[in-house]
Amino acid sequence: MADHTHRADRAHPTTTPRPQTGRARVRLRSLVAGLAAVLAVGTCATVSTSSAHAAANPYERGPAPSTSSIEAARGSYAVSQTGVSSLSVTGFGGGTIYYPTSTGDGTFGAVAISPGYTATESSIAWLGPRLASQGFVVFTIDTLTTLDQPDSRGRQLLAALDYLTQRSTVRSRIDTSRLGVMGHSMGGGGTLEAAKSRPSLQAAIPLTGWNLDKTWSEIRTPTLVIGADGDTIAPVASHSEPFYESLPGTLDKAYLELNGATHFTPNTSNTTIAKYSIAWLKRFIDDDTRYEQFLCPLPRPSLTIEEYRGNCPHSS
Ligand code: 9J3
Ligand code: ZN
Repeated sequence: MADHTHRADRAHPTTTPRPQTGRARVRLRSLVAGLAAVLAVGTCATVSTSSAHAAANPYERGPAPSTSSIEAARGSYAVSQTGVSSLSVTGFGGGTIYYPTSTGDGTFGAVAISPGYTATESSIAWLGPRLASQGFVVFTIDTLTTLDQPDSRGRQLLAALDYLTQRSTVRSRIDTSRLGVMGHSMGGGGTLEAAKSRPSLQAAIPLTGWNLDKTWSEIRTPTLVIGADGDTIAPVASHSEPFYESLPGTLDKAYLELNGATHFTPNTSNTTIAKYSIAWLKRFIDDDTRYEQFLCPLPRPSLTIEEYRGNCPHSS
């Protein structure tokens, strides 16, 4: 919200001052100087605007974020999509690639997303355009069979990323060093498996994840664990909470427990899931510190957040 006020303030110095004489001119000049000083401090100290810091981070994409921009149903990029037939790939079940239509902003980071047990791509489809419109290539996948277990889903997420970066029609749009994984339920369990076996991944987000393995101290990928307070299939006490707590204390990690939510909340559009997933992916896949404001200080409990744990992002 402070962003809006701030941006509106910037309109003032752009208005052309009318010619003035004597004391009025002096007053105007000092007023302009004062405004410029206030703006300089405000711009650099409180909000990292893209113009001031774009050169420092070549991976930033899109305008400076605000609460409303990351809560919005769509981000600033128009999105195209292309289907990938299961018959044309190996190691996973095909899927749909959502990507920013424009090639004018360079390459983008990419995320593969797995559905849960018995589910298909459609159960996570809402995340495709929601995340891609913020400036990511997003691959929502089907698994080889809907009964595949988390370890298999982890391997399939990695196979999907390899296909995406090496063979897909959008491979030239992707920065192959900036990849992440997400998934629902057993796909969330697979997300942890994928991060464990490929530490070069830049971000992992299990959504109401399910896994018999409760200890993830091997993970080196910044991980946002999202659980649901009313989940009776993967109860947070035996899944998301131990997953989060077992991650190394030195790792960038967070635990978001959704309020008034169930195991299947991640299967339909959800602003809290989208908001914090966008912030996490931006901060750790794009190294975009403009998004740190949404992660630190830690979000407080609210109508949508039952609980939030984390260590504020370590410096880049
Ligand atoms: O992917 C999931 O929804 C996992 C939860 C589940 O049904 O586990 C029982 C074996
Ligand atoms: Zn383990």
